[in-house]
Amino acid sequence: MIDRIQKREKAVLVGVCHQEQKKEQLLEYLDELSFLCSTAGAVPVKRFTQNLHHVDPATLIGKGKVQEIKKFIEEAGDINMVVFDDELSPSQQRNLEKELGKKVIDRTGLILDIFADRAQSAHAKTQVELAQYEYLLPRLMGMWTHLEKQRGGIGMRGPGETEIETDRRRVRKRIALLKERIEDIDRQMTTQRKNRGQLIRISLVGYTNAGKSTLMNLLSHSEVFAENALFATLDTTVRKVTFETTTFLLSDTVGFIRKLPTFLIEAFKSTLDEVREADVLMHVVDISHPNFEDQIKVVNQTLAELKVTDKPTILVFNKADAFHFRDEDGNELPTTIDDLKNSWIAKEHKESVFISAVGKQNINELRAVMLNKIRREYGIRYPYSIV
Ligand SMILES: Nc1nc2c(ncn2[C@@H]2O[C@H](COP(=O)(O)OP(=O)(O)OP(=O)(O)O)[C@@H](O)[C@H]2O)c(=O)[nH]1
Ligand SMILES: [Mg+2]
Repeated sequence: MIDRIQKREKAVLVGVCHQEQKKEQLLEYLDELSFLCSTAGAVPVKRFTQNLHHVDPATLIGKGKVQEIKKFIEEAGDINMVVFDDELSPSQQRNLEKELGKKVIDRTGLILDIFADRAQSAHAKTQVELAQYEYLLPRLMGMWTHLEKQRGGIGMRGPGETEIETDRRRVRKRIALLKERIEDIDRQMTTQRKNRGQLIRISLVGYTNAGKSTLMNLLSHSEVFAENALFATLDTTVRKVTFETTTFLLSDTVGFIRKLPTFLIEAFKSTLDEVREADVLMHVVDISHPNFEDQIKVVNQTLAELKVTDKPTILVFNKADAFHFRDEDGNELPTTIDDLKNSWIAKEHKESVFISAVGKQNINELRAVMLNKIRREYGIRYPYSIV
């Protein structure tokens, strides 16, 4: 065990505070980056932040900050990588690696790494591979430069450039092949979905780690992998569920996160088909997270990007057991589901339900709300039958 911990890569985190941003927000973002880092198996050991009034096109952060990080890395001696919360252009990444003498990755690179580690099914693996190649393509040039350095650089320019072109062509070919494969899988999945008949479909959506899979397991008595880590789920699972006499399909899928790059959402489009084709969405929120309101916005924005709008939605505030209102001195007050129902949160978010999936609190109310929505949907779809 100790051996394993010692072998874990050590990471330095870097976040920048943009002009209109509050400092506390940046710190919360870095908490999330830190969580991503540990999910990927690295140990975050130090954080650097900078107020950014203007972006240095070469390195994103200013030269002074680069030197400060470099000094820390040299003194620490055992740092393996530097992780930026902001997206780095391929050339910024390259310049920073040169300057700092360590592997530099950005948030997207880190997320891709976690995705690659988590992908189980052939479908998820193909989608992740596609996203990885799309991320890699503009970065190939830099990789060759590193190689050139290793080999001394003399006489490498000509063949080097040819090599990059060959590599690029190879990567582009692979991307085309992966896209074809995904189309094939899509066709199979569309047929599968058609074969599922005319049942109403509810899709769990939400920020990563909100408790979607835990809720899925509770409502459908199944065993979907749930864990306190980001992106525990990468595939879509569908279960047939019956409440009283009403049967419907419940699906659980990949969670969303702030700054999910468009190409990654694109690559996961087919996994998200289930969400696109759902009749009702169940948006799960981790109310115990200090940034939960931000997370609601991110999920809504991502849904809009997927062109999933105007679907009847049940807003489920989960982890009520871990949520506490505070008194003026900041002390936690005992908080019940009823307190939450009478709070500003309930007033601000009409038609919401407060639950604890782990504590099994208020699940009956959630079932009743779901049943109501499902029966309404059946009523719209089959107006002449009695469900
Ligand atoms: N305290 C508390 N923890 C919960 C509750 N529901 C889920 N969790 C915990 O939150 C963590 C994440 O749960 P998951 O069900 O994996 O969350 P998810 O939304 O499926 O996450 P991803 O698949 O990673 O997007 C796990 O450690 C759960 O045990 C709850 O009601 N209360
Ligand atoms: Mg999950």
